[in-house]
Amino acid sequence: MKVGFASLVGRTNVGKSSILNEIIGEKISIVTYKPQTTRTNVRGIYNDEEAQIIFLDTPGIHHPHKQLGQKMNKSAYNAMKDVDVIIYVIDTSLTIDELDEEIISSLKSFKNLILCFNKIDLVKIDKANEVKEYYSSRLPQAKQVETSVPHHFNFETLISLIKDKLEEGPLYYNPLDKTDSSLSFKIAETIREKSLKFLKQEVPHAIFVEVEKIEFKSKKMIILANIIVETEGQKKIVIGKNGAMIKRIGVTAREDLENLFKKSIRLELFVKVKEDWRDSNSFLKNF
Ligand SMILES: Nc1nc2c(ncn2[C@@H]2O[C@H](COP(=O)(O)OP(=O)(O)OP(=O)(O)O)[C@@H](O)[C@H]2O)c(=O)[nH]1
Ligand SMILES: [Mg+2]
Repeated sequence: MKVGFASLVGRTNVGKSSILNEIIGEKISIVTYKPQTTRTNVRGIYNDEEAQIIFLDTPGIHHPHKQLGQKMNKSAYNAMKDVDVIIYVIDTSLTIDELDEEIISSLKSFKNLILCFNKIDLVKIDKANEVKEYYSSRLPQAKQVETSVPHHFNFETLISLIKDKLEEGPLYYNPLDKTDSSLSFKIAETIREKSLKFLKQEVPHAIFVEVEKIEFKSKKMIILANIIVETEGQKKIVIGKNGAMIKRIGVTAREDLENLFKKSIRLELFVKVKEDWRDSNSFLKNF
């Protein structure tokens, strides 16, 4: 069996998590239309008769405004170390900016690099060729693939390009495992995904979800979780008029979790304030 680690890196919102979920065939990492959705590295394990590939989905590289953002960028750059393959995901419909230049510089000497031109469904051929030419002139060692998640396009090609770079070795994970994320991480991320989806502007980015308790009673799973925000004003917004917003987040998160765990769930959400947690050393210590 060929085995190895492959990191998905790139700017924020380019489709890294969508690609991971598409390849694994399951929702491993949350996806939203908003930037800075993924906050920590998330592993997805791909298995077939020839290979086991451990994918690392990473936070999108962006201009950080808070310590949290700096930590997110750092985990993305860390995921470029000690891996067998790096998949640099590019939103082909965007123009190249200085963040790409930064990423390009850090990948210059990396041999096993794949340029993944994602969202190819959004661009005309001329634009795609222009973008591809630019990146391949800057990173001539890289292999290239065009992909589209909604069209399920070209992921077999991506897998075979990765396999070409891997060597034979013993398996790292049970081939039945699709991720190593914990139960509480999956729950917290699902609640955060719904918060990102329904809340506007800065509010969803100020949210941290903490799972306080998971209990199994007869056939039911009972989950107590805290949505932590930075100000009293944000707390009001998350709760909403007569509790409408927190209810919406709770109901949709519960539905997703029931599908994921194939279990009946009672989800109890509480909103708490932790001032400026995104810039708090002690809070972010174990992030
Ligand atoms: N049209 C189109 N949309 C896509 C494609 N891939 C992803 N998207 C959309 O792009 C948005 C961002 O997708 P994500 O997978 O969350 O992007 P990401 O790179 O993980 O973003 P961060 O975690 O914030 O860095 C979502 O709305 C996706 O549905 C694609 O190939 N084509
Ligand atoms: Mg992501």
